[in-house]
Amino acid sequence: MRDLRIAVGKSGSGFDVRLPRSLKAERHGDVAVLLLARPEKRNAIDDPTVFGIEAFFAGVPDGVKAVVLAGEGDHFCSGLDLGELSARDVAQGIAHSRSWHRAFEHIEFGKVPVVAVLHGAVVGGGLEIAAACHIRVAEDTAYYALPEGSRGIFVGGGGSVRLPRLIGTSRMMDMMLTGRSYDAEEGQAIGISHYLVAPGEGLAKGIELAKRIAGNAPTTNFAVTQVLPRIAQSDPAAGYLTEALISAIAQADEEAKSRLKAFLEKRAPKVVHRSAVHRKPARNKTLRNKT
Ligand code: 1HE
Repeated sequence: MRDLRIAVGKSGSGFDVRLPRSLKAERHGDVAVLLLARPEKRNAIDDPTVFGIEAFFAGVPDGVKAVVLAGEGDHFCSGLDLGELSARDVAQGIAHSRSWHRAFEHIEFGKVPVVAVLHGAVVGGGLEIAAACHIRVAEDTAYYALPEGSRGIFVGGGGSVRLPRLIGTSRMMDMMLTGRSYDAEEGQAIGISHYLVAPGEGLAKGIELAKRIAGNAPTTNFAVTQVLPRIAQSDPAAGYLTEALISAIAQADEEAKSRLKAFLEKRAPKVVHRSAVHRKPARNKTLRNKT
């Protein structure tokens, strides 16, 4: 079983919300870690878990500036708890899907950016919840599938809206019609994950990224997670106007002013490309346009 030394969560510790047994939360300063903690069922998401996820993200305390979502055990999440499915009629099925939509909306358009750490099975509803997060770190063990096709059902956790944006409608069709799965490297290549790390390193990487995100100006994080996706979906004219408005709001913020001042007074770090420190200066080479 995977070692979770970094985030040994206790149910509800440090948070006002009561979490079901299938969720554990822990504070790391201004970062919170929420763990899917039902490894004996491969972190399958049942109703109490959905409601717990909604309550957790709706009640993120003020001091928390970013959240990491990860899974205990060998798998991130095996999707919907299939045991609950057979008892539902059509009306209950709609209500159930809408409950997932509500919960995942609190992730995608909640108070703070969310980093998902993926490993092992990231399937069905597991891939849907991952898609609702803002940044995805995948361990080498991660694999992605949408077994809904073979189970005779359809995605219900917002996957048909969010996944085409990540991987395209055509790839999603293939996954659902043929049962195709992608491994971690393929998932990185097609845009599911942003970062690919060695087994066991995902949580540390997720927390590191969340700490960096937590250090951004809150207005910038708000603009990036709430406004950018809406601009990207709007018609260009409305998009340009919204961009002008939000950029003016962000730059008028005191936080932005003090950060810009710090740079101009040479107190702020420069942009450093991660490989620049390893690269020797190019000699006898001039940059030329190809044309
Ligand atoms: C489950 C679930 C589950 C495991 N619901 N109980 N999702 C799926 O179709 C994926 C179904 N699960 C699997 O294919 C496999 O479990 C895994 C590949 C993820 C992991 O395999 P493995 O060998 O490590 O575990 P296992 O032996 O299959 O499962 C261990 C236990 O977890 C076992 O229960 P047990 O009582 O026999 O010990 C499994 O029955 C149970 N389990 N996955 C319920 N998903 C809003 S719509 C979303 C639609 C969907 O997500 S559809 C995709 C559903």
